[in-house]
Amino acid sequence: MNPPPCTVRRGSGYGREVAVLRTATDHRSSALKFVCCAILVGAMLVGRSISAVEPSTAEMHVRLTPANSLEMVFAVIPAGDYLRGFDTANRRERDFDIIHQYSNKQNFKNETPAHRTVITQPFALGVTEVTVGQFRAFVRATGYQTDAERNGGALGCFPDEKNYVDRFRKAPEITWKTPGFTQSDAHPVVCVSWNDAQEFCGWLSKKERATYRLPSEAEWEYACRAARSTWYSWGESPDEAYRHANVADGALEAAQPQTTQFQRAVRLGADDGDGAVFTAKVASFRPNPWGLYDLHGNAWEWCQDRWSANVYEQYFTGVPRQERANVAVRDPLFVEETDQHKYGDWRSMRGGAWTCAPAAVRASIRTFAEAADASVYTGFRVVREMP
Ligand SMILES: [Ca+2]
Repeated sequence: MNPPPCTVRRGSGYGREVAVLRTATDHRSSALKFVCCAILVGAMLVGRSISAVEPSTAEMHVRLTPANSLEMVFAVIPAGDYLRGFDTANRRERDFDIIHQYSNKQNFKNETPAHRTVITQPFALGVTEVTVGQFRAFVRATGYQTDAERNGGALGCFPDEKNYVDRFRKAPEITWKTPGFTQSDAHPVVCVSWNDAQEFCGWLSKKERATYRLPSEAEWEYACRAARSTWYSWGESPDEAYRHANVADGALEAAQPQTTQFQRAVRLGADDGDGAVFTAKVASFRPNPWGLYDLHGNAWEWCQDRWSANVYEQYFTGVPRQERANVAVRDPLFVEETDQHKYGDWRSMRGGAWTCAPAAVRASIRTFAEAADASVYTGFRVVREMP
Protein backbone atom coordinates (compact mmCIF):
# COMPACT_ATOMS: atom_id res chain seq x y z
CA MET A 1 0.00 0.00 0.00
CA ASN A 2 2.66 2.49 0.99
CA PRO A 3 5.99 3.07 -0.67
CA PRO A 4 8.71 0.79 0.63
CA PRO A 5 10.90 2.03 3.47
CA CYS A 6 13.60 4.42 2.48
CA THR A 7 16.58 2.97 0.69
CA VAL A 8 19.69 4.86 -0.19
CA ARG A 9 21.92 4.29 -3.16
CA ARG A 10 25.42 5.61 -3.08
CA GLY A 11 28.36 5.69 -5.37
CA SER A 12 27.82 4.90 -9.03
CA GLY A 13 24.37 3.45 -8.43
CA TYR A 14 22.71 6.73 -9.20
CA GLY A 15 23.35 6.56 -12.91
CA ARG A 16 22.01 3.02 -13.17
CA GLU A 17 18.87 3.95 -11.26
CA VAL A 18 18.10 6.75 -13.63
CA ALA A 19 18.68 4.53 -16.63
CA VAL A 20 16.17 1.97 -15.34
CA LEU A 21 13.75 4.73 -14.55
CA ARG A 22 13.82 6.12 -18.06
CA THR A 23 13.15 2.71 -19.53
CA ALA A 24 10.20 2.16 -17.22
CA THR A 25 8.33 5.27 -18.30
CA ASP A 26 6.68 4.09 -21.46
CA HIS A 27 4.33 7.00 -22.09
CA ARG A 28 6.89 9.38 -23.45
CA SER A 29 7.69 9.71 -27.09
CA SER A 30 10.56 7.79 -28.60
CA ALA A 31 12.20 11.08 -29.46
CA LEU A 32 12.16 12.18 -25.85
CA LYS A 33 13.50 8.83 -24.71
CA PHE A 34 16.35 9.27 -27.15
CA VAL A 35 17.09 12.72 -25.76
CA CYS A 36 16.99 11.38 -22.19
CA CYS A 37 19.33 8.53 -23.03
CA ALA A 38 21.67 10.90 -24.81
CA ILE A 39 21.69 13.22 -21.82
CA LEU A 40 22.25 10.36 -19.43
CA VAL A 41 25.12 8.86 -21.38
CA GLY A 42 26.60 12.32 -21.71
CA ALA A 43 26.26 12.86 -18.00
CA MET A 44 27.98 9.58 -17.20
CA LEU A 45 30.82 10.38 -19.54
CA VAL A 46 31.48 13.76 -17.99
CA GLY A 47 31.30 12.48 -14.46
CA ARG A 48 27.66 12.33 -13.53
CA SER A 49 26.35 15.83 -13.91
CA ILE A 50 23.09 15.43 -12.00
CA SER A 51 21.59 18.67 -13.22
CA ALA A 52 21.88 17.42 -16.79
CA VAL A 53 18.96 15.02 -16.37
CA GLU A 54 16.70 17.47 -14.59
CA PRO A 55 14.90 19.08 -17.55
CA SER A 56 13.48 15.74 -18.69
CA THR A 57 11.15 15.65 -15.68
CA ALA A 58 9.78 19.08 -16.58
CA GLU A 59 8.75 17.71 -19.96
CA MET A 60 6.71 14.91 -18.47
CA HIS A 61 3.09 14.81 -19.47
CA VAL A 62 0.72 15.06 -16.52
CA ARG A 63 -2.86 14.08 -17.27
CA LEU A 64 -5.92 14.48 -15.09
CA THR A 65 -8.22 11.58 -14.21
CA PRO A 66 -12.01 11.57 -14.50
CA ALA A 67 -13.63 12.51 -11.19
CA ASN A 68 -14.30 9.73 -8.70
CA SER A 69 -17.54 9.29 -6.75
CA LEU A 70 -16.61 12.20 -4.48
CA GLU A 71 -15.86 14.44 -7.46
CA MET A 72 -12.16 14.22 -6.68
CA VAL A 73 -9.87 14.73 -9.68
CA PHE A 74 -6.29 13.46 -9.67
CA ALA A 75 -3.16 14.41 -11.57
CA VAL A 76 -1.21 11.37 -12.72
CA ILE A 77 2.34 12.16 -11.64
CA PRO A 78 4.94 10.21 -13.62
CA ALA A 79 7.91 8.48 -12.05
CA GLY A 80 10.99 10.65 -12.07
CA ASP A 81 13.68 12.25 -9.99
CA TYR A 82 14.33 15.63 -8.42
CA LEU A 83 16.44 17.49 -5.92
CA ARG A 84 14.58 17.33 -2.59
CA GLY A 85 15.11 19.83 0.20
CA PHE A 86 16.73 23.21 0.47
CA ASP A 87 19.73 23.49 -1.80
CA THR A 88 22.23 25.80 -0.11
CA ALA A 89 24.92 25.16 -2.70
CA ASN A 90 24.11 28.11 -4.89
CA ARG A 91 22.67 30.43 -2.29
CA ARG A 92 24.21 33.65 -1.10
CA GLU A 93 23.42 35.13 2.27
CA ARG A 94 21.35 37.88 0.76
CA ASP A 95 19.08 35.27 -0.81
CA PHE A 96 17.80 34.52 2.66
CA ASP A 97 16.71 38.14 3.06
CA ILE A 98 14.39 37.69 0.11
CA ILE A 99 12.40 35.24 2.16
CA HIS A 100 12.66 36.75 5.60
CA GLN A 101 14.83 39.47 7.04
CA TYR A 102 15.64 37.35 10.09
CA SER A 103 16.33 34.13 8.21
CA ASN A 104 19.67 32.42 8.13
CA LYS A 105 20.85 28.99 7.15
CA GLN A 106 20.05 27.57 10.58
CA ASN A 107 16.37 28.18 9.99
CA PHE A 108 16.45 25.68 7.16
CA LYS A 109 18.36 22.91 8.91
CA ASN A 110 15.68 20.21 8.73
CA GLU A 111 15.41 20.85 4.98
CA THR A 112 19.08 20.11 4.34
CA PRO A 113 21.18 18.68 2.81
CA ALA A 114 19.28 18.69 -0.45
CA HIS A 115 19.52 15.30 -2.11
CA ARG A 116 18.61 13.60 -5.33
CA THR A 117 15.35 11.70 -4.80
CA VAL A 118 13.95 9.09 -7.15
CA ILE A 119 10.22 8.35 -7.34
CA THR A 120 10.09 4.98 -9.04
CA GLN A 121 6.33 4.58 -9.47
CA PRO A 122 3.76 6.93 -10.97
CA PHE A 123 1.00 7.94 -8.61
CA ALA A 124 -2.18 9.98 -8.80
CA LEU A 125 -2.38 12.98 -6.46
CA GLY A 126 -5.55 14.93 -5.71
CA VAL A 127 -5.42 18.24 -7.56
CA THR A 128 -6.97 19.89 -4.50
CA GLU A 129 -7.00 19.41 -0.77
CA VAL A 130 -9.86 17.22 0.52
CA THR A 131 -12.86 19.50 0.91
CA VAL A 132 -15.40 19.95 3.67
CA GLY A 133 -18.03 18.46 1.36
CA GLN A 134 -15.93 15.36 0.65
CA PHE A 135 -15.19 14.85 4.33
CA ARG A 136 -18.88 15.33 5.14
CA ALA A 137 -19.76 12.51 2.72
CA PHE A 138 -17.39 10.25 4.67
CA VAL A 139 -18.92 11.22 8.02
CA ARG A 140 -22.48 10.79 6.77
CA ALA A 141 -21.71 7.34 5.43
CA THR A 142 -19.87 6.11 8.51
CA GLY A 143 -20.95 8.20 11.51
CA TYR A 144 -17.25 8.80 12.14
CA GLN A 145 -16.27 11.17 14.93
CA THR A 146 -12.95 12.92 14.57
CA ASP A 147 -10.21 12.99 17.18
CA ALA A 148 -11.03 16.63 17.96
CA GLU A 149 -14.71 15.86 18.46
CA ARG A 150 -13.89 13.03 20.87
CA ASN A 151 -10.98 14.68 22.68
CA GLY A 152 -11.75 18.27 23.60
CA GLY A 153 -11.70 20.00 20.26
CA ALA A 154 -9.08 21.24 17.85
CA LEU A 155 -6.59 24.09 18.01
CA GLY A 156 -8.61 27.18 17.12
CA CYS A 157 -7.76 30.79 16.30
CA PHE A 158 -8.83 33.40 18.88
CA PRO A 159 -7.80 36.82 17.65
CA ASP A 160 -9.11 38.68 20.69
CA GLU A 161 -6.47 37.15 22.92
CA LYS A 162 -3.83 39.76 23.70
CA ASN A 163 -1.06 37.23 24.01
CA TYR A 164 -0.11 36.03 20.53
CA VAL A 165 0.55 32.48 21.72
CA ASP A 166 -2.94 32.24 23.23
CA ARG A 167 -4.50 33.14 19.92
CA PHE A 168 -4.05 29.56 18.86
CA ARG A 169 -5.35 27.22 21.54
CA LYS A 170 -7.43 24.09 21.85
CA ALA A 171 -11.14 24.55 22.50
CA PRO A 172 -14.03 22.04 22.55
CA GLU A 173 -16.17 24.05 20.13
CA ILE A 174 -13.50 23.97 17.42
CA THR A 175 -14.11 21.04 15.05
CA TRP A 176 -14.13 20.43 11.30
CA LYS A 177 -17.81 21.45 11.30
CA THR A 178 -17.20 24.63 13.30
CA PRO A 179 -13.59 25.79 12.86
CA GLY A 180 -14.41 29.28 14.08
CA PHE A 181 -14.85 30.83 10.64
CA THR A 182 -17.23 30.29 7.76
CA GLN A 183 -16.52 27.47 5.34
CA SER A 184 -18.53 26.10 2.42
CA ASP A 185 -18.33 22.56 1.09
CA ALA A 186 -15.67 23.83 -1.35
CA HIS A 187 -13.20 24.87 1.34
CA PRO A 188 -10.46 22.51 2.53
CA VAL A 189 -11.48 20.49 5.56
CA VAL A 190 -9.40 21.48 8.60
CA CYS A 191 -9.40 20.45 12.27
CA VAL A 192 -8.75 16.88 11.13
CA SER A 193 -5.97 14.75 12.58
CA TRP A 194 -3.56 12.38 10.84
CA ASN A 195 -5.66 9.56 12.29
CA ASP A 196 -8.81 11.07 10.79
CA ALA A 197 -7.10 11.25 7.41
CA GLN A 198 -6.19 7.56 7.67
CA GLU A 199 -9.83 6.68 8.39
CA PHE A 200 -10.99 8.75 5.44
CA CYS A 201 -8.52 6.98 3.14
CA GLY A 202 -9.57 3.55 4.42
CA TRP A 203 -13.24 4.29 3.80
CA LEU A 204 -12.61 5.75 0.35
CA SER A 205 -10.44 2.79 -0.63
CA LYS A 206 -13.27 0.36 0.11
CA LYS A 207 -15.87 2.55 -1.53
CA GLU A 208 -13.85 3.00 -4.71
CA ARG A 209 -12.10 -0.38 -4.75
CA ALA A 210 -8.78 1.40 -5.14
CA THR A 211 -5.98 2.27 -2.75
CA TYR A 212 -6.13 5.78 -1.34
CA ARG A 213 -3.53 7.02 1.12
CA LEU A 214 -1.60 10.08 2.21
CA PRO A 215 1.40 11.05 0.11
CA SER A 216 4.89 10.49 1.43
CA GLU A 217 6.85 13.66 2.07
CA ALA A 218 8.97 12.84 -0.97
CA GLU A 219 5.97 12.39 -3.24
CA TRP A 220 4.44 15.60 -1.91
CA GLU A 221 7.52 17.71 -2.61
CA TYR A 222 8.09 16.10 -6.01
CA ALA A 223 4.53 17.01 -7.05
CA CYS A 224 4.75 20.48 -5.49
CA ARG A 225 7.97 21.37 -7.28
CA ALA A 226 6.83 20.08 -10.68
CA ALA A 227 10.48 19.87 -11.70
CA ARG A 228 11.42 23.29 -10.32
CA SER A 229 14.24 23.68 -7.82
CA THR A 230 13.21 27.20 -6.80
CA TRP A 231 11.65 28.32 -3.49
CA TYR A 232 8.19 27.94 -5.00
CA SER A 233 6.75 26.19 -8.03
CA TRP A 234 6.29 29.65 -9.55
CA GLY A 235 9.89 30.73 -8.97
CA GLU A 236 11.81 32.60 -6.32
CA SER A 237 9.68 35.62 -5.56
CA PRO A 238 7.45 35.82 -2.48
CA ASP A 239 5.98 38.96 -4.09
CA GLU A 240 4.05 36.69 -6.43
CA ALA A 241 2.63 34.55 -3.62
CA TYR A 242 -0.72 36.30 -3.57
CA ARG A 243 -1.52 35.10 -7.07
CA HIS A 244 -0.60 31.50 -6.35
CA ALA A 245 -1.42 30.81 -2.73
CA ASN A 246 -3.54 31.67 0.29
CA VAL A 247 -1.05 32.94 2.85
CA ALA A 248 -1.02 35.33 5.82
CA ASP A 249 -1.80 38.54 3.98
CA GLY A 250 -3.25 42.02 4.27
CA ALA A 251 -6.77 40.59 4.59
CA LEU A 252 -5.75 38.60 7.65
CA GLU A 253 -3.89 41.55 9.17
CA ALA A 254 -6.89 43.85 8.61
CA ALA A 255 -9.26 41.37 10.26
CA GLN A 256 -6.88 40.39 13.05
CA PRO A 257 -4.25 43.06 13.71
CA GLN A 258 -0.83 41.73 14.73
CA THR A 259 -1.64 38.18 13.62
CA THR A 260 0.90 38.50 10.84
CA GLN A 261 3.66 39.83 13.06
CA PHE A 262 6.13 37.29 11.68
CA GLN A 263 5.16 38.10 8.11
CA ARG A 264 7.71 40.45 6.68
CA ALA A 265 8.19 39.07 3.22
CA VAL A 266 5.45 40.90 1.37
CA ARG A 267 3.21 43.94 1.77
CA LEU A 268 0.43 43.75 4.34
CA GLY A 269 -1.65 46.83 3.59
CA ALA A 270 -5.42 46.58 3.62
CA ASP A 271 -5.44 46.25 -0.16
CA ASP A 272 -2.51 43.84 -0.31
CA GLY A 273 -3.03 40.14 -0.39
CA ASP A 274 -4.82 37.11 -1.69
CA GLY A 275 -8.17 38.24 -0.29
CA ALA A 276 -8.78 35.27 2.02
CA VAL A 277 -8.63 35.88 5.77
CA PHE A 278 -8.89 32.21 6.72
CA THR A 279 -9.08 29.22 4.36
CA ALA A 280 -9.94 29.88 0.71
CA LYS A 281 -12.09 27.64 -1.48
CA VAL A 282 -9.83 25.04 -3.02
CA ALA A 283 -8.45 25.91 -6.47
CA SER A 284 -9.00 29.64 -5.98
CA PHE A 285 -5.46 30.45 -7.07
CA ARG A 286 -3.20 29.48 -9.94
CA PRO A 287 -2.22 25.81 -10.20
CA ASN A 288 1.38 24.71 -10.29
CA PRO A 289 2.87 23.58 -13.65
CA TRP A 290 1.47 20.07 -13.12
CA GLY A 291 -2.08 21.29 -12.52
CA LEU A 292 -2.11 21.00 -8.71
CA TYR A 293 -3.71 23.68 -6.53
CA ASP A 294 -2.89 25.03 -3.08
CA LEU A 295 0.19 22.93 -2.38
CA HIS A 296 1.65 26.23 -1.24
CA GLY A 297 -0.56 27.65 1.51
CA ASN A 298 -4.27 27.36 2.40
CA ALA A 299 -3.86 24.39 4.79
CA TRP A 300 -0.87 22.42 5.99
CA GLU A 301 -1.19 18.92 4.54
CA TRP A 302 -0.56 15.73 6.48
CA CYS A 303 1.96 13.33 4.96
CA GLN A 304 2.37 9.65 5.73
CA ASP A 305 5.91 9.90 7.17
CA ARG A 306 6.84 9.88 10.81
CA TRP A 307 8.64 13.08 11.65
CA SER A 308 12.41 13.20 11.70
CA ALA A 309 14.20 16.53 11.86
CA ASN A 310 17.51 15.12 10.70
CA VAL A 311 16.49 12.40 8.25
CA TYR A 312 18.13 14.24 5.35
CA GLU A 313 21.43 14.40 7.25
CA GLN A 314 21.25 10.65 7.88
CA TYR A 315 21.38 9.97 4.14
CA PHE A 316 24.86 11.50 4.11
CA THR A 317 26.26 9.89 7.24
CA GLY A 318 29.66 8.43 6.48
CA VAL A 319 29.67 9.56 2.85
CA PRO A 320 32.98 11.22 1.89
CA ARG A 321 32.62 14.79 0.68
CA GLN A 322 33.73 13.91 -2.84
CA GLU A 323 30.91 11.35 -3.10
CA ARG A 324 28.10 13.42 -1.66
CA ALA A 325 26.83 14.39 -5.09
CA ASN A 326 26.27 10.69 -5.80
CA VAL A 327 23.79 10.16 -2.99
CA ALA A 328 20.35 9.34 -4.34
CA VAL A 329 17.39 8.28 -2.23
CA ARG A 330 14.81 5.97 -3.70
CA ASP A 331 11.11 6.23 -2.69
CA PRO A 332 11.87 7.52 0.80
CA LEU A 333 9.24 7.08 3.49
CA PHE A 334 10.37 7.59 7.06
CA VAL A 335 8.59 5.19 9.43
CA GLU A 336 11.11 4.61 12.22
CA GLU A 337 10.21 5.35 15.81
CA THR A 338 12.93 7.60 17.18
CA ASP A 339 13.41 8.81 20.76
CA GLN A 340 11.11 11.72 19.99
CA HIS A 341 8.26 9.28 19.34
CA LYS A 342 8.24 8.21 22.98
CA TYR A 343 6.18 11.35 23.49
CA GLY A 344 3.75 10.88 20.64
CA ASP A 345 3.27 9.64 17.11
CA TRP A 346 4.68 12.72 15.39
CA ARG A 347 3.80 12.99 11.71
CA SER A 348 5.01 15.30 8.97
CA MET A 349 3.08 18.13 7.40
CA ARG A 350 3.89 20.14 4.29
CA GLY A 351 3.08 23.29 2.38
CA GLY A 352 2.13 25.92 4.95
CA ALA A 353 -1.27 27.48 5.48
CA TRP A 354 -3.36 30.66 5.60
CA THR A 355 -1.56 31.48 8.86
CA CYS A 356 1.88 31.42 7.25
CA ALA A 357 4.12 34.02 5.69
CA PRO A 358 5.33 33.24 2.17
CA ALA A 359 8.58 32.11 3.83
CA ALA A 360 6.69 29.21 5.38
CA VAL A 361 4.93 27.98 2.26
CA ARG A 362 8.11 27.10 0.34
CA ALA A 363 8.27 23.75 -1.43
CA SER A 364 10.88 22.35 0.94
CA ILE A 365 9.51 23.53 4.28
CA ARG A 366 8.70 20.80 6.79
CA THR A 367 6.90 20.68 10.09
CA PHE A 368 5.01 18.16 12.20
CA ALA A 369 2.27 17.48 14.73
CA GLU A 370 1.08 14.53 16.77
CA ALA A 371 -1.13 12.08 14.86
CA ALA A 372 -4.16 12.91 17.02
CA ASP A 373 -3.66 16.70 16.84
CA ALA A 374 -6.06 18.81 14.84
CA SER A 375 -5.95 22.51 14.08
CA VAL A 376 -7.62 25.22 12.06
CA TYR A 377 -4.66 25.33 9.72
CA THR A 378 -4.20 21.63 8.93
CA GLY A 379 -5.95 19.47 6.35
CA PHE A 380 -4.81 16.89 3.80
CA ARG A 381 -4.92 15.66 0.22
CA VAL A 382 -4.78 12.08 -0.93
CA VAL A 383 -2.92 9.84 -3.33
CA ARG A 384 -4.67 7.20 -5.38
CA GLU A 385 -2.26 4.44 -6.21
CA MET A 386 -1.98 3.51 -9.87
CA PRO A 387 -3.15 -0.01 -10.79
CA1 LIG B 1 -4.79 34.80 3.01
